[in-house]
Formats: sequence, C-alpha cells, structure tokens
Amino acid sequence: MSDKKTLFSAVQPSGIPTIGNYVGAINNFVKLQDEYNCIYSIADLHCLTVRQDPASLRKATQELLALYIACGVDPEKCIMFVQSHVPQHAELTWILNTMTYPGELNRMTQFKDKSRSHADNVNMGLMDYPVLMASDILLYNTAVVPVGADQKQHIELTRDLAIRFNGRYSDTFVVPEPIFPKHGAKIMSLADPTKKMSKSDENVNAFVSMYDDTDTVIRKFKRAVTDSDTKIYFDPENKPGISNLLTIYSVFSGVSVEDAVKEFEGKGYGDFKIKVGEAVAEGLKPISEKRNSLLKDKAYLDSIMLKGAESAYKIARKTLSKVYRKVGLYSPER
Ligand code: ATP
Ligand code: LTN
Repeated sequence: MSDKKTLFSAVQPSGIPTIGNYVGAINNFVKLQDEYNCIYSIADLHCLTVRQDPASLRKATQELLALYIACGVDPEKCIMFVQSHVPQHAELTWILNTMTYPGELNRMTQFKDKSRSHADNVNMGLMDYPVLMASDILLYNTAVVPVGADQKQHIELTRDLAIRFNGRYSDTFVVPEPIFPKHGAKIMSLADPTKKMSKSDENVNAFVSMYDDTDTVIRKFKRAVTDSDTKIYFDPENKPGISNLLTIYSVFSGVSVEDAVKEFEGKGYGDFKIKVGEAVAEGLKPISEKRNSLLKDKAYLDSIMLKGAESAYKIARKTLSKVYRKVGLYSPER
C-alpha cells in the first residue's frame, strides 16, 4: 500500500441507480481514484432493510459492479467488493451496536423518512442501518468518504462512534471526513424539485435512471417541473427546478453553472430542457454501452468481485481483531 490516504464509499444495489447517485457519488469515485487508495463497496446488506426480491437483488449486485467500471472506476487502481462477502462488516456492527443508543438512531432523517415510506416493515435493520454504515467505513482506516448530502448525518454518527470507541479503549479508528461534490450534492426530483431524486420514487418521471435510453431521458427532461417565470438563473431557494437542471447540465456538459446561465440567457424553458436532456443522454450513452458489454462477461465481473473481497478481507480482518482484543474478547493461542 502507498502512503496515500484511504477513501471508502458504497452504493446500495437497490433498484436502478439514478443520475443523482452518479452526480452525488459515482462520478466523484472516479475523480478521486488517483488521489486516494480507494475502496468501493456494493452495500447489499443495507438493501435488506427494505423488502427485496431475491433474484432482482442478485442481478442488481452484478449490474452495479458493471456500472462502477463503466463509469470509469478502474479495477486496477481500486478495490471493489460486495459487502456481504466480507463478514467483518456484520461483526463490527455488533460491537458498535453495544455503544450506540436508540435515541441516536431514531432521530436519523433517513430512518424517519423510510419508516414513513415503508410503514409496514419498520424493522430493527432499518433503524440500525447507520451502524452498519459506520462499520463499513471504520474497518478500513478510512480518512475520507465521498457521498451525497443526504448521508451527512450518517457520517456524523460514524465520527461520534469512532471517537467514543477511541476514548473508551484507546486510539483504534481513524475519524473520517465526508467529501461532498462541489455541485450536485443533492440532485432534486424532476417531478418535485423540493424533494431529493430517489431511485425508489413511485413516479418514474421523477428520476432519470442510469439505464434510460436517449428518448426516455429527453422525454423526462421535457416534462421536468419548473416554475412560471421565464428567466434562467441559478437560485436554488426560489427557482429549485431551474437550478437543479442547471446543476445537472453543468455536470454532464462540463460547463460551469455560470457559463451555462450565460449560454441560455434569453432562451425559453422549452429549449433549455431539451438541451439538458441531450447533454445527459450523450453522457449516459457510452456508460450504457460499456456496461452492456461488461454484463456479457460474467466471469470477468466475478473475478473482480472475488479479488476485491480478498483484498478487503485482509484489511477488515486486521481491524476487527484489534477491536476484539481491545474490548476484551479472549483469543486462544494457536
Ligand atoms: P434510495 O433512493 O432507494 O433511498 P439512495 O439512492 O439514496 O437510495 P444509495 O444507493 O445507497 O441510496 O446512494 C448512494 C449514493 O448516492 C450516496 O452517496 C448518496 O448520498 C448518493 N445520492 C443518492 N441520491 C442522490 C441525489 N439525489 N443527489 C445526490 N446524491 C445522491
Ligand atoms: N448508506 C449509503 C450507502 C452506504 C455507504 C456506506 C456510503 C452504505 N455504506 C459507507 C458511504 C460509506 C447511502 O448512500 N444510502
């Protein structure tokens, strides 16, 4: 290992990733891969906190790995692995559970939101979700965690748990910092720009998925909810719809938000929405092509997964033994 700092992040293979996941997370995974020792996980255990169809979950797990690679995450530079392939994630969760208080978990915004949207299945895993996420991060001596703005509270809990453990048992965990993208830390829904774009939205026009084809992408942007004004400028508070489209356009076209505002000065909303749709469709096309070709080579994807799990396991095992020793679990001599 080099003297670079370690970066860890993950995405859940729950359904089809959206351009929100891409802008908020995966695009940053690619940008940061030279600067850090990067470890990217596919958080399948987290998915189980809401009801999943087993066959779809298995398929989505492979597809997410293909998507990471298609977006530009380099398997030669980064460790990519599936969370459930490294048992230490669940094991460290148990230890951290014994130091986490229910009050810390039931005030989490995501828990409250998901308890509302999955009212028939408010299970212990849903509440414990942030502790599993803390374990993911802390197992790898992680210095930085690139995520979207919605994960801020979870990273704060991770830091609190690391500091609490270190305080009780002496220095063990690195206390990680979040990294949010400069623009697009929270991509909003196309149907209601005051809400986060979410892959689990019931309204398929609310999100653009990473697998949508060109016509679908353009149609969804044409329908995007904006406002009754006619001017195009960046003001997330008063013009959330237009500002969201400007952010998306900026990320996909590589033009700054300021330059995009100049480019669309005097133009109507209709033209603007089509241009945003075209920029996104153009950005997604090569990713889709690469992903489709990778999905044809299952043996290759499996080999990356196995290699990733082996590398992750070596690091996770060391951290967990240290933790077990520090808390007083007895280990017999061999
Ligand atoms: P769901 O919408 O089903 O609750 P999710 O997409 O929020 O799931 P993940 O798949 O685990 O959950 O998210 C992976 C990463 O994508 C996280 O870093 C998250 O912050 C980021 N992300 C998700 N949605 C957005 C968004 N609308 N804008 C920016 N980043 C996002
Ligand atoms: N909870 C995250 C996904 C996730 C994650 C992580 C992100 C699981 N484990 C560790 C960063 C670090 C989400 O975005 N919903």
